[in-house]
Amino acid sequence: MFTIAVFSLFLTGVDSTVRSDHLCNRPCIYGASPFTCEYYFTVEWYWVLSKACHECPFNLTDCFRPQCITANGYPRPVIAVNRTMPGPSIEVCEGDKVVVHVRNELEDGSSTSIHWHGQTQFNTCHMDGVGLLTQCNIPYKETFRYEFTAHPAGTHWYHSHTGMQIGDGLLGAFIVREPASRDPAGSLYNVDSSDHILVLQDFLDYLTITRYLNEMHNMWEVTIPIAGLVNGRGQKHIVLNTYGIINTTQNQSMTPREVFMVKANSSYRFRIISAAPRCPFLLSFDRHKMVVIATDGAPLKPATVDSLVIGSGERYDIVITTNQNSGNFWIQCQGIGDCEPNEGHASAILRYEGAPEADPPGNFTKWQHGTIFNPFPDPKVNRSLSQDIYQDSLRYGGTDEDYTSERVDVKYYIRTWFFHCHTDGHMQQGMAMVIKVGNLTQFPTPPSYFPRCGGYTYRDVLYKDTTSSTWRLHKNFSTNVLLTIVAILQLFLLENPFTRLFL
Ligand SMILES: *[C@@H]1O[C@H](CO)[C@@H](O)[C@H](O)[C@H]1NC(C)=O
Ligand SMILES: *[C@@H]1O[C@H](CO)[C@@H](O)[C@H](O)[C@H]1NC(C)=O
Ligand SMILES: *[C@@H]1O[C@H](CO)[C@@H](O)[C@H](O)[C@H]1NC(C)=O
Ligand SMILES: *[C@@H]1O[C@H](CO)[C@@H](O)[C@H](O)[C@H]1NC(C)=O
Ligand SMILES: *[C@@H]1O[C@H](CO)[C@@H](O)[C@H](O)[C@H]1NC(C)=O
Ligand SMILES: *[C@@H]1O[C@H](CO)[C@@H](O)[C@H](O)[C@H]1NC(C)=O
Ligand SMILES: *[C@@H]1O[C@H](CO)[C@@H](O)[C@H](O)[C@H]1NC(C)=O
Ligand SMILES: *[C@@H]1O[C@H](CO)[C@@H](O)[C@H](O)[C@H]1NC(C)=O
Ligand SMILES: *[C@@H]1O[C@H](CO)[C@@H](O)[C@H](O)[C@H]1NC(C)=O
Ligand SMILES: [Cu+2]
Repeated sequence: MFTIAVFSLFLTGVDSTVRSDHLCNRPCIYGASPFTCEYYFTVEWYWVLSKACHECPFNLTDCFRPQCITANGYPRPVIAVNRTMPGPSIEVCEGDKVVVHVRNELEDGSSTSIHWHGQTQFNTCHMDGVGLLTQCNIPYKETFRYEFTAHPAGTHWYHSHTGMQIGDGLLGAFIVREPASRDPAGSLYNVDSSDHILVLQDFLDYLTITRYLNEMHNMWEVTIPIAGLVNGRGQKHIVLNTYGIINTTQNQSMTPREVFMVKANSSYRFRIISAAPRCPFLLSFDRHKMVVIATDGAPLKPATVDSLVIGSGERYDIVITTNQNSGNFWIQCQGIGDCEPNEGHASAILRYEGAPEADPPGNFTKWQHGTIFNPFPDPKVNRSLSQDIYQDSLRYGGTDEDYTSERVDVKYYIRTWFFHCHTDGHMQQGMAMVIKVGNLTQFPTPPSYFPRCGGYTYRDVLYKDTTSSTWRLHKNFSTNVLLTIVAILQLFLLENPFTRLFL
């Protein structure tokens, strides 16, 4: 049965940081008329532990005040939507019309854009929100109205697609629900609530552009501190009562971690989003198995695992069965790859109703092994202890679809970094490209009133070679064009994606 869990705000004093209170966040009923879901986003420069936080973290209640961004306790600038990080969640039903008015109030005059990651944008490709690719960036003091149909269902997210704003906080959850009866894994969970959305970030103590410029013009430094955040919360820096302005007997404190409330003897769908522009994470729930049921909005054949690897931009939907009596349990998100050597981990707490408001006993333990989903070939992971499961084996519709037998119109050889468009910096180096798959009717040109800017063009980069009668890519295409694939395209990976990291 599908139920929406309603946890009392007062039960523990802790409510999910990313719950949407919009009317469109409702149970989705098969055949019901879609809603029009309208949101107003104000994009602003803002500050961690601002005045809105009052006496946080010396008074933890204050850390949950509206507009209080606590991050990991280090005061720094952020780019926030409505002074929250993650920004306000959008939770709708498949087929709803989503309208988002994005107001740019970035006081340094920066422009912005918002990409709705995971949404197909059929018939509305100019609403895809990739700055300088599918639209002009939104200038300072202007408002852009995004409007599109929520499709497909699943766990998605939104983020800035301009500069490195994604690393500085401009991101949020974008959940498209469908009736549980339409979900092949619908019988495996009985709670699919806004209180179990887990947004992972990696976060620096300074602006992302600072690290980017250092890497480009100074040195590649893997030990620079990166920390993980869950729903914008983490615990890394000790906050001092520096000037004694807070009337407290404590002289130091730490910001709170995110707490996910559950009841015993139930099963919960957790929607996990990696909004981390750099770090892959190994994620696990202490003393609870995870059943992986979907990724990136597509259902998977359910598989039970102990931990899973999640990379930039990816989403996994999992089911946790609360088979312990009570207590607090670590949710561990261990940074891996070049995020491992520098404490790049995030932790949150799974708390059973009635358990004390305390950290789980024992320390955060690194390197949970057991069955790993999509293992990352990290030398730290003891392979002899793990029984790996790869996503390929869980696809509905078979594992051995032979695409090579299809008619191929265009062959294009790409390098690994092509897929690193969520790694800050790579995007700036031109390693981002949007490939649209569909037929031409689904990609109409934008309306005549749609704004144009600079060298931004909107054209098809495929042309038909008259001598051989095949489709080819223009040699000079850049990221400043919309690439509409109306032919069958075969992509070849030229490198092992992981060799660069471990050589
Ligand atoms: C964002 O803030 C604006 C005011 O600046 C408010 O009108 C709007 O409702 C907020 N939107 C969300 C989704 O919270
Ligand atoms: C903490 O702050 C809340 C309001 O934010 C207030 O009600 C409470 O009294 C404060 N607690 C202490 C110990 O000062
Ligand atoms: C500080 O807090 C104590 C105990 O809550 C109270 O007695 C005292 O008056 C407060 N001092 C100031 C300056 O607010
Ligand atoms: C904080 O208080 C403890 C004892 O209460 C003391 O040992 C320590 O030096 C203090 N730290 C600062 C930064 O004042
Ligand atoms: C959970 O189920 C077990 C076994 O049926 C039972 O012993 C336990 O009391 C239940 N716990 C709660 C909190 O309902
Ligand atoms: C937790 O970690 C601290 C610091 O590394 C260590 O001193 C302590 O013994 C650990 N406690 C447990 C229960 O492992
Ligand atoms: C890996 O696990 C196996 C089995 O428990 C053990 O024999 C081996 O020493 C472990 N290797 C490392 C590097 O920890
Ligand atoms: C293009 O796709 C749409 C949606 O799937 C479909 O309705 C339409 O018939 C297709 N058009 C052509 C020319 O294939
Ligand atoms: C890009 O290439 C096409 C043909 O391949 C050519 O017609 C066009 O002029 C070129 N554009 C630029 C800006 O060089
Ligand atoms: Cu994205």
